[in-house]
Amino acid sequence: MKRIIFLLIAIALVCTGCATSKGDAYSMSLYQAAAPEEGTTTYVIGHKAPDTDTVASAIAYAKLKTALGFPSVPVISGKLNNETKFVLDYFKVETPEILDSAAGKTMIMVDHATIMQAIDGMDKANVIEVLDHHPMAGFTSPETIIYKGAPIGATASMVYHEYKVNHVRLDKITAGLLAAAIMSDTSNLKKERTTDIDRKYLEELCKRAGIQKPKAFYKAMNKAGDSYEGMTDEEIVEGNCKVYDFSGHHVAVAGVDWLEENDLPDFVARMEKAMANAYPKLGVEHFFVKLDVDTDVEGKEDYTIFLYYGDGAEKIALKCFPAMVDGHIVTAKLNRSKDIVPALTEAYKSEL
Ligand SMILES: [Mn+2]
Repeated sequence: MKRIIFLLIAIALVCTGCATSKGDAYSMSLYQAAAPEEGTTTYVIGHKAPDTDTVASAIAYAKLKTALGFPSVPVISGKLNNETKFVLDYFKVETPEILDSAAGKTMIMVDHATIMQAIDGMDKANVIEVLDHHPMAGFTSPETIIYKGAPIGATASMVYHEYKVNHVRLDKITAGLLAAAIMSDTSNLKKERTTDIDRKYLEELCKRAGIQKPKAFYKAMNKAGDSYEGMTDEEIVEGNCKVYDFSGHHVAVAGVDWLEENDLPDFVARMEKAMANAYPKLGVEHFFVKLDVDTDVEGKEDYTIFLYYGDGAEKIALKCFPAMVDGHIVTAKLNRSKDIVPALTEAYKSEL
């Protein structure tokens, strides 16, 4: 009996604790220290060419900060891709507003930690926080800020962790967004940088969101992402595009998929034309596109056609992947972060 009473008192204490003191003391004191003046809007934003992890993390993190008493608004840097559109539609979540420039605004950067992948004006913004899982690449701040980086599969896993640490209840819909983001960034836990905690968190989030068949959900999401419905050719080449600084050279690397309903030579020609059209807007020296060709033919491996644009881009491309077939670089299937970025890093270094 004594034990039971003790247990009840303990439960009551824990419960009142939950209800009255939200937020982990350490986190709260950091948030307080970084908080802007009252009445200032804090925007949470991910990288350019927004993907599911970037958008879901911005929405979920803004919600968390708001719940903890630091009102924050999620925004995006541009048009959503079809995968992310599918995810927001599925969970009936409104698309965040597009922010054109960060100049003069109070910002939290999620899912990127480099000015190169940030919206315009980030170098003139008051960045108070960074939450990211990419390599650190030249982000500097004149102030001491909250900077959290982790070698983990998705920023969404980091955001979910913040909910846990701060004892904030995660609603079903936001759990769904974060689950979709982890699946998207880790190719459903298959990518190399997937960690055990991504696996554990994805399972918990799927449960919370009521996603009973994660595999089927991932497939549907992927299918939506693989369709270029309603997109112009320029939107296709810019849709999954990241900008890098290789030894002082600003370079864009995008990825597109050939879909079987298209004639391949025609699709390659269309993408090359779209690259030329998108190039001036990107403000880079060279523009590379990895065009993945998945063949369903038995015994025939999937491969990549590596396209390039800009003065001197061909020389760099051939240094990386010296295999020309009919005027195009054709290689075994390439991965952007594992194959292309390291190859370009070396190629530009040897240009110095
Ligand atoms: Mn990410």
